[in-house]
Amino acid sequence: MEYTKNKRDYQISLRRGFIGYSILLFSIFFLMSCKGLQKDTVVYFNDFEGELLTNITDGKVEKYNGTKVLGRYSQHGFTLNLKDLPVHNMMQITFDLYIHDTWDGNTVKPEGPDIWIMNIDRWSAVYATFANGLFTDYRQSYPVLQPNYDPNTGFLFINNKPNSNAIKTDLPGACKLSDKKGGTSMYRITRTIEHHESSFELGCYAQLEDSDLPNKNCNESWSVDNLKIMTIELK
Ligand SMILES: [Ca+2]
Ligand SMILES: [Ca+2]
Repeated sequence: MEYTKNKRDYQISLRRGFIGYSILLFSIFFLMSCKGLQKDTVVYFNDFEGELLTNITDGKVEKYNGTKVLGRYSQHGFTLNLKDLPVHNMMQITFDLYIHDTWDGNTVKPEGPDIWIMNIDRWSAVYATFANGLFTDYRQSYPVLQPNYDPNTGFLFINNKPNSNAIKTDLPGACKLSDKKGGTSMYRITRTIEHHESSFELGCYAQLEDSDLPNKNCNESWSVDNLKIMTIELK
C-alpha cells in the first residue's frame, strides 16, 4: 500500500516536472523568436572627441566641461545627412543637449522667447522653449515638444518650471556664466519615429531673442554630444 502511494507521488512529481520543463522550453523559444523580430542597427554615432564632422553641415567642435561637443551654437545650428540606410521602418535619435548660460524661456521680446528646434526630414520634431540661468524663474515649455497655435496670437508655449526634465542642472556655464555651477543644464533628447526612406536629415537650430546683440553668442548658446542614430527593422 505504502509502496503504491509513493509510486503515485513519484509519477505526479515526474509529470509536474515534465510540464515545468516544457513551459521553460516554450518560454525560451518564444523569447528567441521575439528577439528575431527586431533588428537594431546603429548607423551613426559621434562623441566628437575625434572632431569628425563628415555628413554634418555647419559643424564645429568646442571643448566643454572636459569633453568635446558639437557647437557651441547660439542662433542657427547644424544639419546631419545620412544616406544608403539599411532597410528599416523605424528610427531612434538620441543625444545629450546642453543649454548654456542665460536662456529666457517663454518671456516675450526683447529677451524671449528662446526656442530650440529639432527637425527630422524637415518636419518639426521639437519646437520648445528652454529657461536656464542662476536663480531664473522664467518658465519653459519643454518637455512639451510642440506649442499650441492660435491664428490671432501665434504660438502659445506651455508654462513649465525652468530646467524641467533636465538630467543635470549643476554643470558650469560655458561663457556668460563660465565656471559658475548651474550655468548649464543637460537634457537627454530621445525620439523614436516611423521612418522608411533610405536617407535621413536631422536639423537642430535655435531661435533666440536677446537685446544685448554683441554678446548674444556668450549670453545664450547650446551644444550637442553623444549623437546616436539607430535604424530599427520590425519584421
Ligand atoms: Ca564628447
Ligand atoms: Ca533670450
